Amino acid sequence: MIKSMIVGLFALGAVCVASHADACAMFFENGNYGGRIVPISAERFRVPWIGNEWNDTISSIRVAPLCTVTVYEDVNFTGESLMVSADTPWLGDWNDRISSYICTCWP
Ligand SMILES: [Ca+2]
Repeated sequence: MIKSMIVGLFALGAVCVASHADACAMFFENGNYGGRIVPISAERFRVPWIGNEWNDTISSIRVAPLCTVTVYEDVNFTGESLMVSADTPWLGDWNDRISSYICTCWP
């Protein structure tokens, strides 16, 4: 009983550390986190233009714990938007549409 509680606390600590060390989110070219990974700086959470190489290519997203990424259809955070707070292996209607994004995390 006590041992399982300690293991649980350790796991919780690991999640907290990961949320600070990693980027806010990870974008992938294909579904199920496949294909090329879009490089995202851990410090750069507001990206008004994802760039020619990655525009309208993203098909799946991983989101770090306690973070939310808002993705936009067009540049400069315009057009339709979608908030993603959990890992999403297939973006469905949003497949190959993302052009800009803002990512926010709890401190
Ligand atoms: Ca794609």
